[in-house]
Amino acid sequence: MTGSTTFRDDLADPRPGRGALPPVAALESDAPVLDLSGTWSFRWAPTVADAPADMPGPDTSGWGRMPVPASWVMPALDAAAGGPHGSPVYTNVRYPFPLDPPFPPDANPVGDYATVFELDEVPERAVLRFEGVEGAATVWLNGVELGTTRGSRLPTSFDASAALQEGVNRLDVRVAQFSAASYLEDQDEWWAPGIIREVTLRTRPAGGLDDVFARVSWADGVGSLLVETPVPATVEVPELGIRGSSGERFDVPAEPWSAESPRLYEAIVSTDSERVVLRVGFRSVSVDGGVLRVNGVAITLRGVNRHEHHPELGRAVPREVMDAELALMKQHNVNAIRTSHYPPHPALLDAADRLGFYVVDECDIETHGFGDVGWRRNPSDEPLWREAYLDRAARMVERDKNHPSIILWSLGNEAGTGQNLRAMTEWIHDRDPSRPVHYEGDYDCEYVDIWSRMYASHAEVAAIATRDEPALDDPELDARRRAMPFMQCEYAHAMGNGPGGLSEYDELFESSERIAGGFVWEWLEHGIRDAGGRMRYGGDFGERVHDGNFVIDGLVSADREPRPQLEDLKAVFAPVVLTVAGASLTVRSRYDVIDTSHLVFDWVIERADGVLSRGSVDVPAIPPRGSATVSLPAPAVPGSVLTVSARLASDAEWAPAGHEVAWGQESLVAAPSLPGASTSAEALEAIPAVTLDPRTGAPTSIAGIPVADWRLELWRAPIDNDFGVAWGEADGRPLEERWRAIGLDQLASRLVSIDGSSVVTRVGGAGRDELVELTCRWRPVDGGVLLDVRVQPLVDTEQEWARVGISFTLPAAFAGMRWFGLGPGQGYPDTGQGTRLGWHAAAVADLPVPHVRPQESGSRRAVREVAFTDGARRLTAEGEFAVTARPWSTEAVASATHSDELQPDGRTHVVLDLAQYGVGTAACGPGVLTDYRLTAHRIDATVRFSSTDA
Ligand code: IPT
Repeated sequence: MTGSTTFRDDLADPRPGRGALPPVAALESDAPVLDLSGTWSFRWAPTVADAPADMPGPDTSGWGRMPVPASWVMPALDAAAGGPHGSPVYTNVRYPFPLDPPFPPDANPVGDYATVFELDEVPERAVLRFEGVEGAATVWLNGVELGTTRGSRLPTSFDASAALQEGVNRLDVRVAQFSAASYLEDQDEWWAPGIIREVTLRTRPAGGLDDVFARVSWADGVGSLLVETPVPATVEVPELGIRGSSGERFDVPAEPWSAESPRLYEAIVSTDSERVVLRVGFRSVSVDGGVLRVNGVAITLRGVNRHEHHPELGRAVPREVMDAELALMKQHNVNAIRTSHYPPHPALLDAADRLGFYVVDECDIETHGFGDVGWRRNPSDEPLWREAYLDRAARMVERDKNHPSIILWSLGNEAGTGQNLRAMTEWIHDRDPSRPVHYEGDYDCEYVDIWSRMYASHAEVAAIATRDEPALDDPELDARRRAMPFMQCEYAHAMGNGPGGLSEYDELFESSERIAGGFVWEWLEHGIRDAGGRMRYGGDFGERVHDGNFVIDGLVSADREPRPQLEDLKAVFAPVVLTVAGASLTVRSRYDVIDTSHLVFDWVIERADGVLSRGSVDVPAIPPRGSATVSLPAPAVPGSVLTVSARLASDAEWAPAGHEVAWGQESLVAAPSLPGASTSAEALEAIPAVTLDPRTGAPTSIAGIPVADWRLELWRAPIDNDFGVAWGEADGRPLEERWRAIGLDQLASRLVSIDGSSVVTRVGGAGRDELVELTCRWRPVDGGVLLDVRVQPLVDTEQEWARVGISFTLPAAFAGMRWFGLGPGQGYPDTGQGTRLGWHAAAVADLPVPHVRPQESGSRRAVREVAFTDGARRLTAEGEFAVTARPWSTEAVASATHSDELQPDGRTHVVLDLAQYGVGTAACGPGVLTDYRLTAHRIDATVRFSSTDA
């Protein structure tokens, strides 16, 4: 019987769990495995004190049903589980409880799980393995306590042999959400307790292979393999003619493994009683000459940070969802994954080996919230926690050591620095010298093997690329760090509309072999679906302490729907760069390892009225980092756009043959030639093509189409980056605050004069004197009207504007948009790398991005011509602008907190943007690069409006 006192005392013990078997590799074996995952009985108590003292073996009639694996706080599970069980809580840096280590708070929810399974026969030896329990569990099998688990995203195995019985077996697990271990698990994500990964019962044959370590390397065409096993075993790699024994080293000609050519060989390791199959990839990782190399070749990591999250199940990600997201990554030219910030589900690593990803396997350690108190009592530097740190390192390395995809071990994330992290490195170096150790928090690189930073600005990376970084105080450490390769374990925070500046980072990655690349933050948004099916974020579940929508910051939504930035990332990460000029095509390869023989190339010439011609073009196989120029059969003709695509020649596991890997374009579409401004002022009456409201000077119809709400917009519905304080900037205010302070969010206009067809208005924010003069001059032209617009700041100011937009509305029936310009997706001055020139069409309702927290989005860039149609008529605008159109206003977007609040308001809202501010990454990291800022200045533009039958 467990008294809850013992359970409670246990929770304050900072040491590793009790009773576990030594950690071993995750292995594919022919020994029987019983998967106990499924639906278990479940009950919940709000605190440890409230949890009934009837474990193990309580009566479970009347309990709810809970899937295993899943997080018990997920609203989507409530119906089956018998009501809400607490709620998910999202905090970034802050712990949701006081820093009183090693004690958890009294408000410590408990989930009790029970299941039964039947055995015809009791094996002599069996292991009960938990792949991950978030929280701190005590486990009983048939009433016998097997031990406790600590370390939420790490496996724990117990010897179940003595407790098993023939027939029905009963498994009870009590999980407390918080424990001493919670101090080591302060990752930026939902606190989402439960049995989050599979539970299995594994028969262990006598003389079996409890553990296998395949040590591999590769150099000069020769792969080396040495298999370590606890008992003598036979080792075979049939494809390579290897047959011998464990402990023996085999050196054979073999193809190397890399993310670009993930060549695996099947190895069979066997004893009389057990057969284990390994997929061996021969590769060597080294840091030499300040360069990170795989098989001697400098590599560039074009990676993403990946958390494990599912909007309905919490920390458990179904296999098919994971498989689909890895395929999506490969389709978007991602070649590396950092498993932020804990070891992933083991199946991810199998897939990474097979599909080809470089993986940074990160340990389940983060103590970020101690930074808020000056790192006082940080577990990373206190002997009390040493065992827990070493235990976590060992459990990661032992589980994952056989994966060729893992090229770096990472100690954890944001855990300050200290002796326990150093001790982890020493242990890892000793156990597995084949992989360098990474940890960003060791700023001076005292104990790590590669220099890593997060969100370093372009300027900082540029200095590091040329080894011109500022020196460390200690010359010895400085020399050591200066000799290291550099990577950004996090950069380009992909929250909301953004990130801007990706291309410029990628140029820096290419500029120097020292820069090993980086990992965009982050792959996935962590939205949670509430019981009503709506996507929610921090604070939406009544949490007292939370960090709002900071958890919605991915390249894909929680449902794995791509955000526009994923298409941009694909273009920026493209492994081949295609440049088209006249009838010549230059292909520059950025592959580090393979040639381009797996690609085929085709071209298409398009005009407004459709495809003019298309065909394929032969490009010789280009060696890694080489280039070639070939002639195209036909150049673009005036009025057309020529696009060349590089595609997969044959099916890959992650995409079918024909999948487009990269593309390049040349456009011979001329800018619209609009008649220059004439000096004679035509009388207003002479221009039937525009009707002006004499009270405001605003047009009420243009070219016969009714328009309303004509105004100058200098503001945008703040994007997440506008709310952030850009790192390293003198003005410590977010852009949103700066713009509001000068009233850009509520401009008012005063009519100054209407002189014939010329309308002058003054625009400014309430209480502000930084006025802007807007002059609109209308001139009749064949079939329409020309608008000359001038935006003139009336005071000399250093002000920055969000945009310079001519805004108006059309009747909602104008619900379709066609344009020539960049598309089909959105683009801002520093994004949109994935958009291409062409003739695009979309429903207005589909133009905005359905961000979970609404914000400005959906701008189509470099537009020369746009037309809105209601099916019968079409209003066309020509010029050079960006277009934002949506069925709701800028203000509605700005005031909504969740996407489901936005409803069409009966108008089509159009903004023709003459200029815009970039988006940057200030939500976390540097702001907008200078070139993409918008400082108040005079802007002149001409737009031709015309209408036709649709
Ligand atoms: C950095 C964290 O490592 C990551 O987990 C995430 O929180 C990210 O920021 C922001 O989304 S830490 C930050 C202080 C740079």
